[in-house]
Amino acid sequence: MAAGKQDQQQRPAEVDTVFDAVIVGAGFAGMYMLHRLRGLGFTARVYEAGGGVGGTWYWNRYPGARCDVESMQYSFSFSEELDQQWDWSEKYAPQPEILAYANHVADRFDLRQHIRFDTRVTAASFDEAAKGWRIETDRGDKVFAKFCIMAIGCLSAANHPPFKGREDFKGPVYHTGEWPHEGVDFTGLRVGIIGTGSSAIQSIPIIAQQASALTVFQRTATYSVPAWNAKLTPEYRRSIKADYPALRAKARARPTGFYFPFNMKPALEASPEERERQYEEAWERGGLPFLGAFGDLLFEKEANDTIAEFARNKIRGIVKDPATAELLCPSNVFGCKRLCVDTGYFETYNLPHVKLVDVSRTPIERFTSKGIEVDGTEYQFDAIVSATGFAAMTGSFDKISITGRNGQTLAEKWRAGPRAYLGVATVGFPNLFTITGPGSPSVLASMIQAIEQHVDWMADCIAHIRDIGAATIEPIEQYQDEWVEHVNEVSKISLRSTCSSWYVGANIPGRPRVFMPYIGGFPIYVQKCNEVMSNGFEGFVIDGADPRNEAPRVRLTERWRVPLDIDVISPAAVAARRVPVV
Ligand code: N01
Repeated sequence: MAAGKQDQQQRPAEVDTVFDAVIVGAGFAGMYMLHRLRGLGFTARVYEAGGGVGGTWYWNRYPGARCDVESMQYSFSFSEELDQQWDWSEKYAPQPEILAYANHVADRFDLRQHIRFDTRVTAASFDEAAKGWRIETDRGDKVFAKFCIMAIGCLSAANHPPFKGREDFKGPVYHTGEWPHEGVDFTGLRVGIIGTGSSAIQSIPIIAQQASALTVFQRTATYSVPAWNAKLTPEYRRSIKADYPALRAKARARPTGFYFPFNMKPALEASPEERERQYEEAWERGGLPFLGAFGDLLFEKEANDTIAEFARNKIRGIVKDPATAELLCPSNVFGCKRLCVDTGYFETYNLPHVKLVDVSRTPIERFTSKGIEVDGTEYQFDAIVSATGFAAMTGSFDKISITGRNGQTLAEKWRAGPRAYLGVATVGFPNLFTITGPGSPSVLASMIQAIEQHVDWMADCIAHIRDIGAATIEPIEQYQDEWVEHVNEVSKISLRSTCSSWYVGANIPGRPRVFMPYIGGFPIYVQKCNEVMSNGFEGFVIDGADPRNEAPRVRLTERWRVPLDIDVISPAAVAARRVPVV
């Protein structure tokens, strides 16, 4: 029996419509989830707060926004036809092209008719009697679904620091993650920008080309590696497309979920000359793979010091004013915060109208009607850009009132830090799935790969629940505790756990310090998910299955039967702390 028919019989009171599944968010995660569920014969509705598909690529329209995983890999891999038909124009695709791709996917797979745009889900509560979710939106929808899938992104809830006098500033303030769709022309304007993370580093060089004066407020200096972005030639695209599945398979077997060459040798076993040569070569290739120059860079502080000093020397070599160069030189662990990839970022500080203001010791005091005040000095602007990032990983959950069994809210449950089994589901919230949720590789893997793996696992799981005629699936506390503990333990092998980044929630005062993404490597995680499924959803309670059903076939989407790239990610390599993670 189709789950839709089953639900129709159990339709609870005061709902307009019943679906098998409601999906929150129409980014890459929500779109693919919708595609999979429809393919399995489920009824599904997607609610999307924005006016179109694309999620992060719909909102982040700031100048210079582009991906930092190579385009030929930063794309869906589930459809060989899609892979063959779509042509990326640049090594790192710009935001408009990624958004065009998202729109193409929505059209090609006929998704739009199932998506309600400009509609924000405000509440989701589990109905014990009806064994499903009541969902409400800001447009008054009240619907019921057996399954609720959160596809709300890891970096979607903008961080607006509570600067004093914020309302006093007379000019516009733009957050990079909520950029006006019509674009912003900064020509001839005096612009101030707060922050030096990835969004700032991508936008600063472009804004500097337009602005008459640009002032950057830096709290923490950032490491950045050149992208060496370039147009892709038809020959290059053809060479990848000649065996795209092979590239995809290689990518899935990598700790990062995307493929790039890296060197397993520890930096500390190389001579200073060899290290220098290796770093130069990796710098010339550019981008995130720079971290793959040696195998121990994120595990041994002494090794990390060598790459950090190399990167600082690059900054000193580029930035002409020695005082500015020193201010731009980070002192923390290289790659501890998410590594940035830029085009002409440090060079921008050589322009006479670009100025750097250090706010590490003397924070931004307040906004005034004319600008920003720091340490008693008022900097005057026509416009301010807030590149202050996101309430990462859990911020978008905080925006929805999510209530599980016994009236417990997710916000309460996660107050001391998020707890989810495999990052996909949480005790007390049956039939609620979290795509790229905390405790899964998510932001430490190529996001689209991470999304596809989660969606396939969840779709297979939901189909299994239907096959056996069950009502609910929910993790068991002990398994969830063990997983959360494992995520925490594994994080300690990496130097990444040592600094105050958004990975640990430390970019926003008052958030609990917990290492949220799973850092053990993408294929190891995939293998764990496969085992859980093959063992009949070990660690989950499945309730209400019809005992007359025969033992069901446990599904497992074929392409996730991934052999580990044993050279790179063998248990011995993990034990020796040589699993390069980007
Ligand atoms: O945000 P961030 P982002 N006063 O949190 C500063 C992805 N992404 O939007 O470091 C002064 O990195 C803050 O300072 P500090 C990528 O995963 C990818 O740039 O906390 N400054 C920091 O400098 C990335 O990591 C791409 O001391 C304040 C900045 O604001 C993630 O999104 C492009 C402040 C915030 O940096 C987030 O990047 C863009 C305050 N009160 C983003 N509060 C690609 O390339 C914050 N800051 C694909």
